[in-house]
Amino acid sequence: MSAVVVVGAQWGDEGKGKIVDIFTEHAEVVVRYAGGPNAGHTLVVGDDKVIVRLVPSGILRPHTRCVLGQGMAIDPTSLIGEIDELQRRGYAADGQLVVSERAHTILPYHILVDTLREQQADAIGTTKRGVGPCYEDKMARRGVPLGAFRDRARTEKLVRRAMEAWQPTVAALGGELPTLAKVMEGIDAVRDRIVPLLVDASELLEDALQAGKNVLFEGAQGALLDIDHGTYPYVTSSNSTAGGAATGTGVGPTRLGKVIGLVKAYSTRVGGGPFPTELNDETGERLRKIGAEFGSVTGRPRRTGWLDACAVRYAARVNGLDGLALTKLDVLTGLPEIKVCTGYRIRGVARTSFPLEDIELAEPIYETLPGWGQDISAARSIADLPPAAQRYIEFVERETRCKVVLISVGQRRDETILLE
Ligand code: 2SA
Ligand code: GDP
Ligand code: MG
Repeated sequence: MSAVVVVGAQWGDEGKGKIVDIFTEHAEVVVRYAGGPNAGHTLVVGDDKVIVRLVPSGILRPHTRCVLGQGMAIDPTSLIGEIDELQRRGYAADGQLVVSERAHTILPYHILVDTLREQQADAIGTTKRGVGPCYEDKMARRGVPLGAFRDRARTEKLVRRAMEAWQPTVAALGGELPTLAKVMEGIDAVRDRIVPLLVDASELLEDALQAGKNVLFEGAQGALLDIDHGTYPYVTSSNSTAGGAATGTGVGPTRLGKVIGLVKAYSTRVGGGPFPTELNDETGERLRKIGAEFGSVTGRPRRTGWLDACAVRYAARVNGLDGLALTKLDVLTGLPEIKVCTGYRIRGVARTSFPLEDIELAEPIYETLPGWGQDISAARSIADLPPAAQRYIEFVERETRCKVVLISVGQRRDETILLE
């Protein structure tokens, strides 16, 4: 295994939490490299359901080191809240989780700006967790790395500088910044708990890899939400694709091994932006209901649609995918027929490549496959699946030009077919 990267190959919520948790059985270290508390990764073990936001999905395995990488945007108050909640439930023992001292800090003014912007006509449909404005500060070179928390005076200086820069934006949006004293009060409430978690994560990961340990890189969101490769501007503000695993951890790209892309057997998207295969009909409603497609962080209903094989093929390219994990196949059970987008028509011209620029105009071209009626949640091998489901998997492999290495047929760990 060595270094394996797990990424979402659609618009997020493909089931990364479940699959990372399964793979973690063989990993000593799990590291998140991008995003922040906008992510919601669901883990179901027996009757216990845990949704992690900042903490890596390896946390349920007591012997797995969990690392928050430097590419993340971390809300320190949320992080402490999440750790406390996990510890109340018997997870996240002291010392299991460490945080890069170079990760950036989400502070209340980031959440304020994110929330105020979402009230404007050109809203993106963000999670309002302050993630975008935090990365803006990072890029503008006026952010607050968590390492600054070791020195209160330095932290205060950086916070003051950032707040001065945000003042005109907040005023123009009709809001009011909290006082510097109030922001510092929030930091003071958690600073003593954050500082002991801070490490040079790049060094820790390099040491782990050198020692022959298995390290899992856990992506957040999905390829089509990547700041560089997604449906810009309807994207998140980080590199959710596999390249982010190197920049977001300080592990060089030559150290990374396999990249596995997660693909839901249909598509979902939460928030605004283009979604060619969206279904605003009874079938879409059925996918939302049976797939329980509601935001893990915000509770928002997710938009639903047919699988877009061209979008996944594109994700396979920009991530360099070695294999696919196909999730939520069970949700398609009972549909008389299943459609898959294999091309688009734009201004009357047919094409098969994913159209990032003209995507708003893309009319999907579908192939229709037969559905299946029998419950598949007890299937543990391909042979247990009805022929129509097997055909669907083969079709996905052919259209995405990527091999399926795992199939998920339910929320729980054991509801899984491992093919390699
Ligand atoms: P942001 O908050 O700045 O990252 O939002 C920008 C866009 O990125 C999308 N985004 C997500 N899409 C799917 N799932 C996400 N996590 C949560 C979940 C979402 C939730 O697991 O369900 O609870 O609503 C996630 N995080 C960010 C977001 O919808 C915007 O389109
Ligand atoms: P993530 O952000 O990619 O980790 O995905 P989320 O946790 O936000 O959303 C995926 C949802 O689907 C969660 O509620 C999972 O428990 C659930 N899930 C994962 N795999 C399967 C599956 O194969 N079948 C079904 N029915 N649910 C699944
Ligand atoms: Mg999610």
